[in-house]
Amino acid sequence: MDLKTHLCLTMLISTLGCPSGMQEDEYEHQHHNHSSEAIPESILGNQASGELYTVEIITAEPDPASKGKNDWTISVTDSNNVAVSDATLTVVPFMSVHGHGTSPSSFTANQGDQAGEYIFTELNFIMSGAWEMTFTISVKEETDAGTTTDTIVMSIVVAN
Ligand SMILES: [Cu+2]
Repeated sequence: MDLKTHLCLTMLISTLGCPSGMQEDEYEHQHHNHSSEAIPESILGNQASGELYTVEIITAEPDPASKGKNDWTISVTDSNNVAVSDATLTVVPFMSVHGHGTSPSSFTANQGDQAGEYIFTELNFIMSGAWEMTFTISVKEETDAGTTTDTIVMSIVVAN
């Protein structure tokens, strides 16, 4: 097929719900073979940064992340590598390859024993494969009643 026809088909598939940028072959692969090529790896030490803060996975049970319930300890640091305590940390897991999240859709961490550490219990991945974890960190300003918020996305691969 020529390039023009191929582009048209690709666009048609996009409008039918295939994530943008994905070619036909990948579309078939992702939807009919859930053991996709995304290979689960250890997530310990995984980091991601937003405009203000960095999150890092300090402990993970199980590791690599697996379908079902997962417990993580996350550290939050600022741009000076200083631990950020007394923040509110939430995460929304989302599988953009399929356009769905999980249940519950959002999780809120509890404060850990160490400064700047936060604990998520029973993060629930309903499928194996590629997930994007969108962390939201809210920190109360010391000077006024305002809140500073940062959003950070981390990609992981969940094992079966
Ligand atoms: Cu899925």
